[in-house]
Amino acid sequence: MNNDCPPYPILLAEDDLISRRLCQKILAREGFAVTTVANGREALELFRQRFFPIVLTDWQMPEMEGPELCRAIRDENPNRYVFIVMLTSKGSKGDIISGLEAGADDYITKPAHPAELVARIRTGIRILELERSLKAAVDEIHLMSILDSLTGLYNRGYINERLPQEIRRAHRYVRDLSLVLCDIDHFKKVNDTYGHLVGDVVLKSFARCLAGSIRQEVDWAGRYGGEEFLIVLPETHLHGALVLTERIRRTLESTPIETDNKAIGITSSFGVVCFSPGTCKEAITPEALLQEADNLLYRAKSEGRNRIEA
Ligand code: GH3
Ligand code: MG
Ligand code: MG
Ligand code: MG
Ligand code: MG
Repeated sequence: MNNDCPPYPILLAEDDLISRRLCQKILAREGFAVTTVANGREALELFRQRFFPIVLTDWQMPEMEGPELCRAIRDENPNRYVFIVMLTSKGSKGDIISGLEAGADDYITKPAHPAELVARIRTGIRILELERSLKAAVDEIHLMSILDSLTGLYNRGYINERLPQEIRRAHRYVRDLSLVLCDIDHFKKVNDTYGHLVGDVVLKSFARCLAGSIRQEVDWAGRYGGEEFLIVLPETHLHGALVLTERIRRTLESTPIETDNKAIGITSSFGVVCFSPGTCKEAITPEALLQEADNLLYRAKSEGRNRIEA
């Protein structure tokens, strides 16, 4: 955490005007954005509209007291940490214990000592920063577990997980779902002629071409095997899938892939299938749909490659 503070807005709930002004002033001087309310109920209502990572709350307030506010915030935000500091005038052990038990992280006795208040808030920021970096690490690990490391497309594991969901959704909402299975033609020759590393460059470039050809957010593509890729097109009928596939086929055919010192022309063969729940009542299995695509791909290969079969 740097010292010139903070993207951490603070919610301050305090019914006593003088104490409220004092705390607000101390924190504002440190650069914090402070929103003030006069009781726990108002605090909770505001919190429900807008998340605050830091809450500074008085113990005794009309309508809703500090401990009750703490408990509600904790219960309603199980997946996001809120750093809660309780203000207490009594400073009695019993108060402090019940505040901490209600979910407060820390407490401060009134009147708030400026340096102490700021120091305690900074303690909270250390926790919030830690939470943030842990979440980023978890996100990254998750991403690594579903993406293919060479091409950045989804990996086989993710395809196996997501495809059944797509089929179920297509079936439930009676929407067409199309799949395109692609296999680079004579890819072994690329490796044999230029080496495996150049082969990798070609695979990456091929994957980029696929990813760049589909609708963001809706369509998705994965690496099904070595030089085999799957494109999944929800809400897309066979004709739409064929138009897209033909565009990809032509782009590949007419755009040699640039590698370090040479441009390599490649083509691909395609098997295109469509699950159309409007015309068949049973949901098809992912295996059967993929098998169908694979059979068509095989036919595209045997009929001369650089072709689409549907
Ligand atoms: P076809 O037109 O019938 O598909 O011929 P092909 O040569 O593309 O097919 P084949 O299945 O004979 O060869 C696929 C090659 O893809 C063999 C394998 O070494 C290569 N390959 C698979 N994964 C990778 C990879 O990650 N990097 C590289 N460079 N090559 C790979
Ligand atoms: Mg009070
Ligand atoms: Mg093969
Ligand atoms: Mg191939
Ligand atoms: Mg292959």
